[in-house]
Amino acid sequence: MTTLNHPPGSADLPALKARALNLRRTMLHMASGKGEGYIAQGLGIADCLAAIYFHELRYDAANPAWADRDRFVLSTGHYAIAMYAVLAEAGYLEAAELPSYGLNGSRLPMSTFDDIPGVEMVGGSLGHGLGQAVGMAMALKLDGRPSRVFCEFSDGELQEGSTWEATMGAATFKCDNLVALIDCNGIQADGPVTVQIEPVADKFTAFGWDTVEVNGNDMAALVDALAGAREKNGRPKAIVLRTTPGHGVPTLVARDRAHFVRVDNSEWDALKAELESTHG
Ligand SMILES: Cc1ncc(C[n+]2csc(CCOP(=O)(O)OP(=O)(O)O)c2C)c(N)n1
Ligand SMILES: [Mg+2]
Repeated sequence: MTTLNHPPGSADLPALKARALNLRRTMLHMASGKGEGYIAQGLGIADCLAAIYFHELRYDAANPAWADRDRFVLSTGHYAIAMYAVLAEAGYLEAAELPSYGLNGSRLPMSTFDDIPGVEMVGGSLGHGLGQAVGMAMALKLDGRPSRVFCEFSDGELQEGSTWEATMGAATFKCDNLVALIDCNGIQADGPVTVQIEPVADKFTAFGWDTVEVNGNDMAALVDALAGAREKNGRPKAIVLRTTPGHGVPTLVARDRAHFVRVDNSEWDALKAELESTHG
């Protein structure tokens, strides 16, 4: 039984940072296998995933359907590479399977499927994660379960009306067991976010959520924000994450078009070397 049940308490920040670095290594390994992938987003969200899976979330990798588990809902299906990396790190997937990411016949497509152990929803069509997460949070409350729901979604998805319907619904139905993790990485596909979405934090506050904004690549800030989101006060929680696409690999951070990365074998090796020199 590998149930993890993280109590409130002080976090082991060096251990969490080491987890994040490992996730980044794994993602580069996966993307280099196929030669391409949504690596920049994965590198950007790695710190958040490490904090969630190794400090905050209650789950049992040996029993993915454990009814009292906390749910992690990845709305941006194309961040699958990050999801598979953390699911392997958490014990849901075998590391040996990861290099099949995106290859023909693989169980690990470039966008998530919910038949993969630990994946709660099918991804791909953006704008649906928060609505599903609100439904899960409501059902868990009605069933009297202690579980919480953590829902990652993106700045691009803030341009979808369905996201705002769900935002209103969560406040109306007092989903204080719901934590939104909003990845504001500044890009949507091959360029900056086009429609004005700011001020994101003020908007969620205005919609009745307890909201904080953090540097999503600062482990101490992430852990603090997650601790603050544990309060059961009738209001849903939003954590606005300012992340840097490609974090830990300067060449990817500097890249203009980082949404989808396809480079040659030798270049993957160079990116891996950069990660080792920056230490993620
Ligand atoms: C409903 C829907 N519309 C369009 C797309 C195509 N699409 C895939 S990723 C993406 C970018 C969305 O922005 P964001 O989620 O912020 O992604 P990032 O570029 O930061 O990875 C788009 C438009 C989609 N997957 N689903
Ligand atoms: Mg984005």
